[in-house]
Amino acid sequence: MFEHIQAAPADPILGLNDAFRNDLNPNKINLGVGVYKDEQGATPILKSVKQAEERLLNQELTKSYLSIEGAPAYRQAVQTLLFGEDHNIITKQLAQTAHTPGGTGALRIAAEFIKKHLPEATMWVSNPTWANHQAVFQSVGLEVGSYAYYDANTKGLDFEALLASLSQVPAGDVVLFHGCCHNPTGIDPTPEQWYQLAKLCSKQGFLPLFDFAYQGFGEGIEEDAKGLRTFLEHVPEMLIANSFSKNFGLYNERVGALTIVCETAEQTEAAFTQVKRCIRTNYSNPPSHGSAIVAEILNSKELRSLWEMELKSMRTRIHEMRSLFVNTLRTKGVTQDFSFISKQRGMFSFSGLTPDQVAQLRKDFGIYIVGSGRINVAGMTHENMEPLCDAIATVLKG
Ligand code: PLP
Ligand code: TYF
Repeated sequence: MFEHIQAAPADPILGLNDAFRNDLNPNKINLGVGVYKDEQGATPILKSVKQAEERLLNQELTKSYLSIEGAPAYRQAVQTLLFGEDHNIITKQLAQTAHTPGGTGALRIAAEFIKKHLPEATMWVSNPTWANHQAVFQSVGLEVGSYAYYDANTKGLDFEALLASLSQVPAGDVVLFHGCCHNPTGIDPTPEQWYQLAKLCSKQGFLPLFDFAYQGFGEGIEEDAKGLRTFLEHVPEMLIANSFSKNFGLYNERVGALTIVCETAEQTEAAFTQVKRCIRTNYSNPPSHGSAIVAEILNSKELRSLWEMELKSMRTRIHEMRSLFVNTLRTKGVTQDFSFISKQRGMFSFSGLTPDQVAQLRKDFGIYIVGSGRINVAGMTHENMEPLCDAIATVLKG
């Protein structure tokens, strides 16, 4: 029965991680998969998470099922992070949130919901985008198209081309935006550009789907929500897929959420029953532990302020590595301009390194970078910066 089955291609990012693990080079450096690392190159459990887990261990009374949409305390905490305290979306009950297994789970449920209820819709994703986006939407049979985003010449946002692309998107289609810290480029619209995009969305009548996987990694928790909050001033409907893998370091606990916003509380309630139906036929109800940690932290003054400090220190370290990388390349005699890297936000940057240069870095130096040239800045440390920049200087000389 199975003899005809061919091997599937490896995930271009997760596959790289396996190759890194198997590399015997003692000086290897992993700038591939998007996982935060500290100065020691480790991905430790946050102190706020450990303390929340201690509390949970003592308090937990049952392992009985959660409801399809997850725990109320978690769902409420998610909405406060997304929209801000006392936002009218919350007070008017225009949003409903379901806890999903990670941001990917949220995207998958969103995809099924869209396919079922907007079957004619095409999904539009930025060019480039996270490698998994296209696959998730295609897996439910949605058409996926791409809109202009990155300008390889300026290493920045091609805003004119972006507006021109989205001006062609008809009412009823769905456009995916990265809420902040665009993966893979590290380039986000400015507040003024978000405003223009929101106005365009309202004029065209397409549905925005925000993928919000890095809240707090750009400028700050509130600042990073600016894009989606600006949209909500101009459009009545939205889907939001958010993830706590990165900002709580809860990668393997699979904590995220899908939030739906409609024009009236009645519409939201009705649509949400259909979201729950998609969940029921997928995984029935979510795993509890990760969401209990997030809710415990966000609902405790003390743990929340500890978490905010820890998040800030992750954000600050990445900013620092960006500047140090640009400066160290300069001291190695690299004449190409890499200053764009210090202007970008979040974990990732498009380095402009070619596939050949990426291959040489891996083969000759044990440096792992995604084939597109995307680098995970969070993989850099004071210790690996010199050898990293020496290697890049070597491959750039050709
Ligand atoms: N969306 C983007 C843009 C991402 O970079 C990631 C990375 O993991 C995800 C979604 C998925 O998040 P999760 O790991 O929580 O499924
Ligand atoms: O882009 C990244 O590196 C992260 C982690 O299928 C990731 O978002 C990568 C690939 C994947 C799942 C997560």
